[in-house]
Amino acid sequence: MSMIDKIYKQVEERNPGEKEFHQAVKEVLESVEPVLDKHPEFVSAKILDRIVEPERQIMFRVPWMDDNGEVHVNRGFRVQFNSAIGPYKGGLRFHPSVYLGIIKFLGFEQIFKNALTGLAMGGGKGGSDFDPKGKSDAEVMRFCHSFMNELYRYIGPDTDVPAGDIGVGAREIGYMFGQYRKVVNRFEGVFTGKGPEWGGSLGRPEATGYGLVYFTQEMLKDDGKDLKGKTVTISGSGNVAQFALDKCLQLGAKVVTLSDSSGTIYDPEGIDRDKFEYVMELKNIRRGRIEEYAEEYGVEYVDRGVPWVYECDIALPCATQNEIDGKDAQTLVDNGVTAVGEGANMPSTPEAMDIFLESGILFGPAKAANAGGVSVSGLEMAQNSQRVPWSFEEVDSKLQNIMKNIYAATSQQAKKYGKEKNFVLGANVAGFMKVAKAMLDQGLI
Ligand code: NDP
Ligand code: 2IT
Repeated sequence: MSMIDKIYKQVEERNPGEKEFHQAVKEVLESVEPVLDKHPEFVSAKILDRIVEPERQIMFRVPWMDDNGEVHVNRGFRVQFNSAIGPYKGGLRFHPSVYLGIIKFLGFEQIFKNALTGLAMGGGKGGSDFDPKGKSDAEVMRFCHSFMNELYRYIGPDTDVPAGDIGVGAREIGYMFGQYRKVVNRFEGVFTGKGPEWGGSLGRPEATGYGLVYFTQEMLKDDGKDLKGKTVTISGSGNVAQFALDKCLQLGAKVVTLSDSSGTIYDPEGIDRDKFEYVMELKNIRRGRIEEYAEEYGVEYVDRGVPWVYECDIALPCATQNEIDGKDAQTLVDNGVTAVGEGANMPSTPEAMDIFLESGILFGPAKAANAGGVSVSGLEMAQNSQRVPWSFEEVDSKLQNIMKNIYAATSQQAKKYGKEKNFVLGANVAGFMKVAKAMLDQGLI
């Protein structure tokens, strides 16, 4: 059995039932295997055995009361995976599907993504199986305060800096930051994605979606193509999807789909600026379902449908893990897709990823393509440390540079290992090299 297979088997045995975590580990192990021949020092220091084991995992009880006085108990998580290159950094996810395996997969991915940004951030992730959907603001506030009553003792601006993810946006971050500030009696940059009035960076809400489109543009440019005039399918209708759509509009592309966990809308005319404003109001203020878009504009809505059945040049999955399976990937390729950029974390199943890579289309893996969000989080930390806010233009231009650098590093590593255009390998190797070197330099800790 090869060393990689042995390590993978051990991960399966030590983390039973955590299939998303196994999936994320397997992909990275396979990518970095050729690096080990060139770097025997990583092998003798057992870097891989160490990197797949979180530095610390925290699980806690979150009791809260609903508006009718009924008591509920949820589970809270924070996995502090790796701090070799900086404080733990990564979002919090509130979704009923959350369990330890989801948080560990996300925390593991975050290590390499954060390394790719070029900023000093380690990897971590957290969240809860709490479902904010259908809850009143007061219920969400009570939950967030209770969550923070425990989490506060493990985080800090130089220790671990959470942010948002699925189900955690400006509202939730506000309630959590408020409780943290009250309990520790300090105003400090412990969260990113804060409101601009209280330490948040301009451009952070836009950063993941914009960064995804900047990365996709880089892939296209390098291949002599452009986004202008192209037809794009986007899944999801939350933070990442919204700002991916916004940037596609700015760059002259036509976006024809959005979705949520209930179904998909298809608008063959394209979602224009006015319709975008409608989506922002529908999703962020009224917290409604995407189905209402179809009623408003008289377009197709497919209950439980996915965007991948519609013809497009570019597909941007921006909802959740494993949302594109092998069959979806084959449909996209058969319909002539030329590029896929992953806005969500691990949205393609391993079968889907194999189909994309074998077909020769441009495939931008999540760790590289969606790193814009955490990059601007890193810039928010820098602003908080300086106590000086930067303009939107300054942040956006830094984000564009970071995404260009990530693309350059990713494609360079892909070439170096003889797999030109295999950006999965390129991104995993580029992120891994930085963290592995740091772990080696710091000894056995
Ligand atoms: P939001 O909560 O704002 O939006 C999530 C969207 O995805 C919603 O439309 C939601 O639909 C849909 N969705 C969530 N879970 C499922 C599911 N199980 N099946 C189908 N649809 C689902 O989250 P974000 O936009 O922030 O996150 C989207 C993805 O991007 C996630 O994978 C996240 O990890 C990743 N990401 C986010 C970053 C950020 O800065 N926010 C940074 C990098 C990656 P519904 O409303 O019905 O639940
Ligand atoms: O998956 C991600 O990169 C995020 N949810 C953002 C993390 C962050 O700390 O900004």
